[in-house]
Amino acid sequence: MREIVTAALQMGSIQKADSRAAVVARMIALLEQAHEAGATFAVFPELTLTTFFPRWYMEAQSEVDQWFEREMPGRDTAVLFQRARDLNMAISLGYAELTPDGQHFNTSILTNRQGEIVGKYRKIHLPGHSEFDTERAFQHLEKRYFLPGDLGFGVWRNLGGIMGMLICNDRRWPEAYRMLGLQGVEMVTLGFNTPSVNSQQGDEGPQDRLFHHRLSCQSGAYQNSTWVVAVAKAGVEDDHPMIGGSLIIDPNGKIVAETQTEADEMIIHACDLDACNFGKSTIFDFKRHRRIEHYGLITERTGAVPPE
Ligand code: CDV
Repeated sequence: MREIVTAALQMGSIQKADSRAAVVARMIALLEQAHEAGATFAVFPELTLTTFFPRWYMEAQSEVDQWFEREMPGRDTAVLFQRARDLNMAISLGYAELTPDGQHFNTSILTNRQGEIVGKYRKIHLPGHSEFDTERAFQHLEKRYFLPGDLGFGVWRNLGGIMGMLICNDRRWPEAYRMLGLQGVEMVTLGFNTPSVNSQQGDEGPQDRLFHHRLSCQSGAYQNSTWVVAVAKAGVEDDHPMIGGSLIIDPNGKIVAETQTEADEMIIHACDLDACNFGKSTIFDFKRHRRIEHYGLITERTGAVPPE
């Protein structure tokens, strides 16, 4: 058995006016709760430190940049890293990254139990649009504020296993999981901010949103025989509701823990990485069963082209 006692630390809403320090204090409270319950690894959501700012249209770059971190850990987050170190816990955390040369990414990092950053992923599938859209009930401007990730889909050896990261919309793309699966991933962590309604389709409400979320995460886990830990930032942010439904999913695709609220909430599970072995050596033994000679279109073509 190779068990990692893993906590998914769902964050409730963060309002525009909330300070980073206040958010980090909430994160530390959850981290301590996870530690008391026996966790050695804790996963936080996408863009954990602020409100989900891509719903707001901004023109001045200085206004945009206030939502970004220039260093990690930085002034407000150093205390979180220190607490994780004190508790001997590894963490994964999403945030908006502003690089020294002025590039903006939607980023997630992974630390070891000594609080050292061992992995970084920059979100590749950016949903939404880049200009103000009058047709939408609310905006989703990730394409305006972020560049597509430039680091590819990586995995890292950590806590005795092989870990990879995705971010939110990536979970809807089987290629993203498969890129990690092809590197032997045993645990995928992913944070998300998913509005409870579709801004372009009024009748798609929270139940459908949760269904598609579970479907995407459970199939990614099953088809790659990996644990998936999906963590929400949930609740109502400045009048905009977002789903909860943080999940821990086993390599059979079964949900073993799920949050019940849209507030700050911990779920925990002892994830045995050896549970990945059966699927990886049988039905999803890629080396024996994949037929890459027929998969060319996946990298040659972006959009669907129907026959004449
Ligand atoms: N933060 C996200 O990537 N949210 C998208 C929404 C826009 C659908 C998601 O896939 O959940």
